[in-house]
Amino acid sequence: MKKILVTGSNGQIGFGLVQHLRKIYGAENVVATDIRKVPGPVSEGGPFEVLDVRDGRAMTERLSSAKADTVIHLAGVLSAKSEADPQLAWDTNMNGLYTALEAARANGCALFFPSSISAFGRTTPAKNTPQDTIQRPSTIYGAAKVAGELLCDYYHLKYGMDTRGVRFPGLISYSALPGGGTTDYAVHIYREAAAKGKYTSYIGKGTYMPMMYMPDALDAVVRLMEADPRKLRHRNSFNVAAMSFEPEEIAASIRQVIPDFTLAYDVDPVRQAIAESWPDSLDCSAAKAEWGFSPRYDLDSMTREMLANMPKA
Ligand code: AKB
Repeated sequence: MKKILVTGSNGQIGFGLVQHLRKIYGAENVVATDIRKVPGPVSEGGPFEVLDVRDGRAMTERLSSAKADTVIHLAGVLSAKSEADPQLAWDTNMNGLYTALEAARANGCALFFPSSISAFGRTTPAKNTPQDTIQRPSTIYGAAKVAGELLCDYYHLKYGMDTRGVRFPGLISYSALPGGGTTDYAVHIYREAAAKGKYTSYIGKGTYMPMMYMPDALDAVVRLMEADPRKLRHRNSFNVAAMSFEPEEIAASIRQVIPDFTLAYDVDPVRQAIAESWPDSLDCSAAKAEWGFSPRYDLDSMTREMLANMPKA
């Protein structure tokens, strides 16, 4: 990667990734885009353009004027919000990806696609979910992710486009809040623990999901996009996760730093049903073997860093 255009730069991943990429590749070589401009490091720390990912002409022009060789296509609507508005989700997540692929093809760019654990469903083996397995999700978000994985593979096979992707688990960061996801509780719990010493979880006790701390996710994107293509047997998309936990385990980890922390439950049936249809844990051996995926953080080291960086009450 030399000249990179990022879509969805104001989102949870984009916020951290744009800054990470600018440190590695130089601020002038990372063009951040989003549907709106928000004051802050993303729009002020380097080139920024307003871009609706469904506007093919605008995206093609932006890639051409930036002389980009890579598109990191992050713009999308998360799982719970997608269930609330399936039409918006399909339009943004599917038509946005199609637009990005076509614009990237016209400009000879590589493209990164963030798939998700939502690409699996209830009939997928839930524990240590294999890289290649049943993918029959029951959400519109998951359906778009499976279709997106296939579409990216199609562009690689048909046009030789360098498409690569990972299936992100729940991502946890202190710098940017997620919005509208199912795994978001694992971010909110740290905020509330630091601010109030208590949290009410909308995800039920005993519900495991794969997770990863944001610095490991950012490192994974760069490693995958810089990997030797001859070593990639898979492309769209690789299982990646660093840990798997349920609410009681994250609470126990928080209590090592905040002993009086209390956890209560008020389960949201929509997000609980989504969580129960997703894997408990992932087999990431393909990502490790093919491009050296190696996350550094486990639950306790992530907890210490999260709480040290949270705004206090
Ligand atoms: C969500 O919860 O929607 C996302 C995801 C796992 O794709 N964090």
